Amino acid sequence: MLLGTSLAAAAAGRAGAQALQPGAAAAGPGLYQIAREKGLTFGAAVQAGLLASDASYAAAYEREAGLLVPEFEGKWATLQPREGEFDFAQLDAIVQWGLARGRATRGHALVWHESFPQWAVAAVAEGAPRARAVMAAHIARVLSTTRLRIRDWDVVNEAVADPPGSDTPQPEGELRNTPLLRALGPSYIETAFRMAREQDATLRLVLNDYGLEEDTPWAEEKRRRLLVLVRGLVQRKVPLDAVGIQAHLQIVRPFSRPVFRDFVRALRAEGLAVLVTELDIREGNGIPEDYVARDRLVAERAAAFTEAALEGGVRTFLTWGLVDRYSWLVSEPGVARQDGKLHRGLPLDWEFSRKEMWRAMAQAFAAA
Ligand code: 9MR
Repeated sequence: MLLGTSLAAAAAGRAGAQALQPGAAAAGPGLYQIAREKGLTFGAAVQAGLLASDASYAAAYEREAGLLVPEFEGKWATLQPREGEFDFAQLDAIVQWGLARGRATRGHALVWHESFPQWAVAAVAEGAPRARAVMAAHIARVLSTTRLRIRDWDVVNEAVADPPGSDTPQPEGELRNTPLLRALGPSYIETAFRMAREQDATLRLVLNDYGLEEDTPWAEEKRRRLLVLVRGLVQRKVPLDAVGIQAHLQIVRPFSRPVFRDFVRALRAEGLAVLVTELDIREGNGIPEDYVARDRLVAERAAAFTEAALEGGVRTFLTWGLVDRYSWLVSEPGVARQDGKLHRGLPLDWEFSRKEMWRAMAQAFAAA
């Protein structure tokens, strides 16, 4: 069977990975093929520039990712950098690369308070009618342009406010205080979904958020807030099809399989699909020095999380990037390790080789 070979080959490749060419330890089926055997989808966030410039990177995506999501090429600032001026070139590069290889691309993200250009911040501050018009124009143009190729969009991203006790608490309410919230009130969320549905009756419309995974009072409160929002949307018959759980995990934080599984089930009980949209795993203080031990901890968390998500009913998993070398965990100053070490929070290591996290996910998919 497909899978047995893959795990054996991966295990055999592991010992010699250092000495081999980049990616050479990756014989056997990719993660997406292992997932597909069980009717699951595996994919990863991708950058158009790297697909074009780094052949090892492109080869890694070709091997492993059955679904693509643009890391920034689908965001407002990239698609509409100036009012009325749209640029789909980079998004299109990803979509076309995928189409040539039979890989779908999902969309991320129509409405988000980040990567929201200054002109749009200023425009929506002019008042509700202008804010509505700006949002309507963006959603209409993006979806009418992409609808034949992208069938799944994060319509609203990160709408729930961070509870107190984080770096970015939002004490003023349960919804994040964003330019569109200030202009339109909380209904900006359902307005965005209704506008998206107006463009396309069968597009999958997703509400995506972070901080929902771990077994802490903070995450419990964030889950509660998200459930309140979701239940309200469902009650008002807002066209919402799925919830995306980002899953930027940290191994120093506690994780409970039953707690997370039950949260996924609670969302599904509202009639929604649940996707894992941005999985990666950050290390923290007190993490051992050597790679073997570090990678094992990351893999243990990946296994526990993936298994719990599968038990809850998640069928689609995306990691946020695929290769440690290009992860935002390495490049983002507030997120990168402060001690000079580099996070190893994705399935492939710096040299594009599969590591423990890859095997943990492969095993979880295979056992599903
Ligand atoms: O990884 C993305 C980084 O390259 C971009 O500069 C940044 C701003 O557009 O967004 C990062 O992706 C974020 C995603 O869009 C939403 N969830 C959190 C991700 C990591 O910050």
